[in-house]
Amino acid sequence: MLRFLTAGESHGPLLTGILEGMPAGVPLTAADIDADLARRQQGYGKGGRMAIEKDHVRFAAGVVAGQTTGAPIALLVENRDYKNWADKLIDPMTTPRPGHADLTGAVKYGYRELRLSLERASARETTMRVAVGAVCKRLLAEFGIRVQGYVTAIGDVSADLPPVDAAQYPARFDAAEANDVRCPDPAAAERMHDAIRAIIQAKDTLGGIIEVAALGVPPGLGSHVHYDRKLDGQLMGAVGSIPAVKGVEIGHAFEQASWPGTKVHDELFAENGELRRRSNRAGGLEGGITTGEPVIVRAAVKPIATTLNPLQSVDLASGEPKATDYERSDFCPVPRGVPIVEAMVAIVLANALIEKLGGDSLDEMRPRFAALRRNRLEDLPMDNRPWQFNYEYS
Ligand code: EPS
Repeated sequence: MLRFLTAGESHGPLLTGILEGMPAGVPLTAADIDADLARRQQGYGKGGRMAIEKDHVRFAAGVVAGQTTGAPIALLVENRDYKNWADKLIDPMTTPRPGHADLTGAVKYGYRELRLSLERASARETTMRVAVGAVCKRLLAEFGIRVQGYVTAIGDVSADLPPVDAAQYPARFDAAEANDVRCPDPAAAERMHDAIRAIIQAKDTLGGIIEVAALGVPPGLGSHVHYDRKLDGQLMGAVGSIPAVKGVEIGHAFEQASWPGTKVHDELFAENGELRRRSNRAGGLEGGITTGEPVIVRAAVKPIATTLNPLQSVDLASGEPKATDYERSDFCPVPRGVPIVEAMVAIVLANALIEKLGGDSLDEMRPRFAALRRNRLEDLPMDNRPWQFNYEYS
């Protein structure tokens, strides 16, 4: 089983992560990870902090001569901004921002200074998730699995993205990376850019929707047999843990909740002994198990809680009503959030793959992957005769 921990505060010296359970023999360089860290730093609507940071990962353990060893991988990313805070006299923060962890963190941990909540709740922490996710993407790539995403909505602007076959997603990924809002529909991308510009001028914030597609995922990852082994539940939990994400769906689940069943489910047919689906409205998961179709995870991102135009709150020091103070932040984190959702999806899928294939090394996993049961009639021999339960229970 793959496990990971992160530690690090937004303005502390370092962000650190430990990833345990990665098989040996996976080729891995800092450049593989830095590419995704750079993507997390780019996107229209970002805040001023990204002009200070240039996130770069260093391996302190578990990677030798460009390959994983099977030992826990220790990852470090320096906070360049730390030097600006290390000796600074910091003004007290006593007015919680509605929607942020300022107040809930103080109630939970008894903080006498709200910045202690902010420091760990900040989306700065997602840097390390992206780093861990990039390691997992590297493993998945060895099996032809690709996890990538894009923006489908910002504020009230929605992209026009009709259902596509697996083969058409790479073009969609490329189209998204070609603009600064990471939306594959160029006309919508322009309107999204305008919407973000307007929200910056209005001193407010905007949320949106991020969609991630995992391609090449074999059927049979996850399980229907127990709640905590259902892969859809694992994906929703992992993606729902991202700061500002308030909703997660597999495929277009919320929209389909109002459709009749015969319009929702993906009809099956057999072609040359292969079982195929006419559509992928299930988002690549049935019964908590992957179907072999692209796994589609969608995240609703709320508008960030730090708004230049203040919200009404209470000064906890005086008990008096007070408007919130502004903290440097993003105006719209949605374009930058794409690699974060990708990372959480990649971590869950890498874990499911390791669970399915076992193996301490990539070499051991490869033949097991090749031997997996697939959506083929020859892989599914049926007894095709009447039978009885015959439980020995009285
Ligand atoms: C972020 C770093 C933070 C915030 C932002 C994301 O840096 P700073 O507080 O120094 O500006 O810009 O955090 C939040 C969105 C938040 O709500 O806390 C980053 O690296 O992504």
